[in-house]
Amino acid sequence: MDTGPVPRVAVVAFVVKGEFVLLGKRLSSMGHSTFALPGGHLEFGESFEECAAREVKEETGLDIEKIEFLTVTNNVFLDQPKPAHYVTVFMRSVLADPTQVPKNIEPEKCEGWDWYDWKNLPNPLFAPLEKMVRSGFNPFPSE
Ligand code: IPR
Ligand code: MG
Repeated sequence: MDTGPVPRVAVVAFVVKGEFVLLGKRLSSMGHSTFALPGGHLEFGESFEECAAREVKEETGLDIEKIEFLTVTNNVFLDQPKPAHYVTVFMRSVLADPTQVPKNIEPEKCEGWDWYDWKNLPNPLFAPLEKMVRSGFNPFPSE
């Protein structure tokens, strides 16, 4: 039986370095030309932490650690070329080795990765991140 479109689960990761976060400009049709966190689809049987580590490695080559759950948002993309609905799980992490440099491993999906000051984020942000920023959410650990 075809149930039609269903919501999917995405896991994205803030890789934080001081006051900076890692973002890349998307080249996929959904959110094309917007700045987004590394991340992607949760695979069957994966934990959120495993998914975050795998997606960050696949997309940037970076190894992350101290992976923690932050929050979850509900994102309906009806205005996209292919309408979609994602429950997006936001995780926080740091580089396992702070000297690591991000590589653009999937150049068909991303223009390139760079560190951005949280107080001076680039525009436009990918909708799930934009929604989070507008709500006042801050991904950094509180002292
Ligand atoms: P992949 O799995 O290709 O990294 O997916 P993505 O980066 O397009 O992320 C999908 C979920 C987003 C749209 C919240
Ligand atoms: Mg991705």
